[in-house]
Amino acid sequence: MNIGIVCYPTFGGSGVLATELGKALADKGHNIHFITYQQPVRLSGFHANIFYHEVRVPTYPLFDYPPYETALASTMVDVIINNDVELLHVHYAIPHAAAAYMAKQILAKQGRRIPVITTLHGTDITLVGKDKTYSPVVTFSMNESDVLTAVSENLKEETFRNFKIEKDIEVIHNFVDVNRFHKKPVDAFKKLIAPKGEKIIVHASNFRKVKRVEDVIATFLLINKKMPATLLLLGDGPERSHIEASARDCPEHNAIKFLGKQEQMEDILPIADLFLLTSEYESFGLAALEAMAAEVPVISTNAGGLPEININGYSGFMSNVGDVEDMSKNALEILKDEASLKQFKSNALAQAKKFDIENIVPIYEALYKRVI
Ligand code: GMT
Repeated sequence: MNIGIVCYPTFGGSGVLATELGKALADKGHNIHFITYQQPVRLSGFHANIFYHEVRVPTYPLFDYPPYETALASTMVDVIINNDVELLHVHYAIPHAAAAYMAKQILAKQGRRIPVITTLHGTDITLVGKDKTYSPVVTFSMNESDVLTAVSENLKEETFRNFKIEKDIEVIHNFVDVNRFHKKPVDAFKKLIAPKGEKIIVHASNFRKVKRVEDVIATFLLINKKMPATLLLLGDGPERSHIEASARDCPEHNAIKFLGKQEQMEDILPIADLFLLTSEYESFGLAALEAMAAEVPVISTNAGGLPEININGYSGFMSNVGDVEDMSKNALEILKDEASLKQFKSNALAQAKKFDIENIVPIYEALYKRVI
């Protein structure tokens, strides 16, 4: 099949998922055309069957806001016509579903049918999309998509709760390539980070408010009171600078390390003993799934779709949003001895395997065949 994939090229989960899906489909022999304004972060290196089409948005002195959606729809039309693209799969509704609708209408005038699948990822519904500035366009373009998918049951429910949706939403959970993440930890790297054998605790996110990274620090400080530990914070975003500044002020600041954006998560996660995700909401929590695939148990909140991936008392524990006492108590329960940690690690891996790439990508392939 010739498939067009539209996504955000940045470190956000929707772009990561879309890129990994495109790479997996290309490995299966499909031609994948990425249409984005920058090369997606997980698309480095050469991949046979993958084509990257950059959306250029020419500026003009009149434009305070360059019309990205118009440029995107025009690029979609061009790529579809010149590459015999049979289907558009857009990730994150805003503004991709609306641009896809526009492209579809332009092509219909030329007698060409192009089915559109929109995959909802989370904040496009729960935060940004339901804002009345966007919601009429988001509602319309979701209803005009040939198929709507959501990455969790929770996100499906949230979408029906917040929008007038006139069609079914298919739930296709996110996935992870377990073989890529399940690596032996590099001992030298581990020694460098935790020279005295401290427990290594990791958090990864885009440091937006919804992630409540201040709760990650608070949970870590409570753990560190009872057991020597090191906290690695991966990623970057609007909240980082003030959280980093307040972390610098606490006596344990040497145990807290901000590593910034990292492309090779599969090289870092295997050295971790625990992953912390304290979000106010996660439609799914792809970062937690990648940690589990690296055999790392997860301490998370019970918000949104997290209970669909993290099983309480098995692959880790869940607490109410903001309950850092409970999160630290649960973390210590996992870390209390080697036998407990080993059990939780192996459970985390077993749980991740349910969402392995091998199980989920064929679902998308079958969907594509059906809509084409
Ligand atoms: O977490 C973010 O803010 C990024 C966002 C995105 O769309 O890139 O992530 C969302 O999509 C991910 C992939 O489907 C999910 O794993 C995240 O849970 C979801 N984030 C939220 O719902 C806050």
